Amino acid sequence: MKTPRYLVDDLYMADPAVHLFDGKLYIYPSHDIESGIPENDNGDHFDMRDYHVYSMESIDGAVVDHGVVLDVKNIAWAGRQLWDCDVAFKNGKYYMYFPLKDQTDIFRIGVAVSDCPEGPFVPLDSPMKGSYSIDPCVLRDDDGSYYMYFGGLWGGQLQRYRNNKAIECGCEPGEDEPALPSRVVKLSDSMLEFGEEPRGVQILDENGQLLKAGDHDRRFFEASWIHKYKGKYYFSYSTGNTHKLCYAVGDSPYGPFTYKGVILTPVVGWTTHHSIVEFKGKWYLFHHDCVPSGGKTWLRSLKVVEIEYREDGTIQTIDGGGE
Ligand code: FUB
Repeated sequence: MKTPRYLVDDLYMADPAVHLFDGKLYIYPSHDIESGIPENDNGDHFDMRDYHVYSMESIDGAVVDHGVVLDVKNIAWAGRQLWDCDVAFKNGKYYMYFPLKDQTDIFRIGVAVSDCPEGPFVPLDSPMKGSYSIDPCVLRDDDGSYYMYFGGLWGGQLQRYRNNKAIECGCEPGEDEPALPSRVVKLSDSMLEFGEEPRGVQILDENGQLLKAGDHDRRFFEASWIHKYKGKYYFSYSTGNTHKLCYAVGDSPYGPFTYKGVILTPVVGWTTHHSIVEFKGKWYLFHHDCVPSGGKTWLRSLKVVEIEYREDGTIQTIDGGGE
């Protein structure tokens, strides 16, 4: 399958996190709605209120909607905006990690737990201690450790933090300074807390130098994803205002990662977001665009396309069909 396929046509869904659980692919997307809030750089128009879960037994087959699995109404600490989530499995339980603004309009990361991959998920009464910003994704490494990657600029509030502390100015670094990194943190054994202080995910250029904040075509913006291919760690992400999905490769879950290229050129719509998963011996890029909504950037639709690796482990760039 080299031609992208739309997956859901009755609802707008975005930011797909996809995992293989019990032999099926499970999709954990954001649920886009028409909120009526005008579009702005703060992302207020992304005012999502619940999550659905989808499953697929084959990549060309039916996409089953398991319905609403978590609603903002049932989260005790909720303010607004359920953005991109992810789910990890450990010892018979499924842990959903989700970003949500608290009642002071600060993004935190919450956890909700289920006995099944299709939910429903029961949220804890408070967000993860020390959590901030958006877009959590979780890697289960081969040794049984779990690592969360998170963070996103602008509306995702990452520019408000340095060394895991909120700062007064809340501004981005200068163009010649190192770019703000995504964060990586090992999870506690319970899966409910950070097991350590989050660290910055270093992305280096071909000369071993940290990417600069002014390098808008390559620096991290949001939408972290991590997967392993032939023993290497592939960290992929969106460049935000330049609308690319890029990747960098490293030898450890903590990095550093060396920038390798573009996976997906811009799609129709402002945001781009994805996950990469192996299924039945092939690799797939799940992503979204705004073609079905006629380009409304807050109403996105899920897609999947096969990706291909070259012999040297680099990924062939896919045309997103946007600008
Ligand atoms: O869906 C809301 C936000 O848009 C996500 O958290 C970002 O990654 C972007 O896709």
